[in-house]
Amino acid sequence: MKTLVVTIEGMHCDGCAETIKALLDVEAGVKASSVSFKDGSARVLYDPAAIDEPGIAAAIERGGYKAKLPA
Ligand SMILES: [Cu+2]
Repeated sequence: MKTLVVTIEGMHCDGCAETIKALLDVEAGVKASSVSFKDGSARVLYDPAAIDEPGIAAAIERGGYKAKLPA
């Protein structure tokens, strides 16, 4: 299991954070997530055999947000 912290642009309220959490939690391979509007980021616990970092970013971007993976 690995943890990823992703910076997210485009959130404007706590509802956005909840929307993104819901998008992440339905992804196969995502075991847990927490999304903070205040911090503008998500912390994702995931199984690297089932999903990779670009896959996690894609799940976030499906909601219309911009995900920035750590360099
Ligand atoms: Cu919002």
